Amino acid sequence: MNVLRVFVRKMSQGKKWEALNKVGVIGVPFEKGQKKYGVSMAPAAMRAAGLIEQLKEIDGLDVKDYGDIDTPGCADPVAVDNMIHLPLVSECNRKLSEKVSQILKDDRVAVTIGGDHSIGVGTVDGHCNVNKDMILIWVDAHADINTNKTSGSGSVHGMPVALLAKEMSDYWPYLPTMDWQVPKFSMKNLAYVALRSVDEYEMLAIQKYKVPAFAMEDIDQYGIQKSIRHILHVLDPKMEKPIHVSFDIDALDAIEAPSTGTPVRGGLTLREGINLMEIIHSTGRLRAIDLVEINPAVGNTSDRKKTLEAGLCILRAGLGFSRRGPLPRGIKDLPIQTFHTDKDTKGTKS
Ligand SMILES: [Mn+2]
Repeated sequence: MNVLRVFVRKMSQGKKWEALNKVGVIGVPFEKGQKKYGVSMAPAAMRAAGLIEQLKEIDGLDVKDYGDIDTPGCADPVAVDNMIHLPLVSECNRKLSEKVSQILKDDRVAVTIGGDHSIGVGTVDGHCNVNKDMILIWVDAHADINTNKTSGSGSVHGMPVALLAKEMSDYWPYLPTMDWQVPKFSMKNLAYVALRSVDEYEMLAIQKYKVPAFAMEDIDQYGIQKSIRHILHVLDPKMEKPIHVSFDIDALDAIEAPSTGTPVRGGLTLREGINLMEIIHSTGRLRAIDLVEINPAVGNTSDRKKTLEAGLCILRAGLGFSRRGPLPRGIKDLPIQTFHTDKDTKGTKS
């Protein structure tokens, strides 16, 4: 009896996770969560830069393109204090949430190409509706956790985390048009990476709810690998929860990704961004990636090319592309030696 009980407990403890080899791509040509022209062109620009073809080149990856969300364009019928275009933001996110849920139910990793970061409301809501235990890693120069009372700009792309978090629901007034979105995400499942431009009340929220927040200063101190492994351990020590990465391209240094609306210097190198995604991919639990705030209208041709390429590198790393190179299709188990261990070099004369 005891043996059986132990067996049953073991079976029910954390299911074995394997990286999904199927992805669903959805474009969100939406820019009303901020004031600059151009970020809505990112899905088309990413596709023109070879998004789907490059993902299909990853060994064994089955890629389905779900097309673009039909984004609303008509004028705002309702005005909400210090929340520009809320009805449009709301309508776009309602559709996106349903689409992300559908992709996850199709047993695919949901890859969402924004659009500005207000679309994180839809992607995370859609993920939460399928997996309420999901953990969220917000990779961004900014914390995006203002409310309409603390925001200096009134742009909703600075508010998505505060809209999602149930702990912060008391800080909001009634928001017309947002009835579909019941905050159900817990800040206990949230971490930040790459912060370097955080407002006062955002810092207060991060501290109040003890959110693991790895600002660039912390990444300088611990390195990207230790930082991300620490986050994964703190949020989910049993390693059993699905992971959502919401990656704002401005997490990367402005030198790496200049075509974005609110660039901040001193950010992640592209290599750090890639390595972060590789580590999260290696858990086998990555189920959703958002890539947002690429603005093809900012900068010159070279800036745009650099930024789109950086975005593609980030996505590929999160979906299993290996910088070491692929093996021929179907061959997985050859004992390839990729580096010398201590044991190999012990005793050799220098
Ligand atoms: Mn952001």
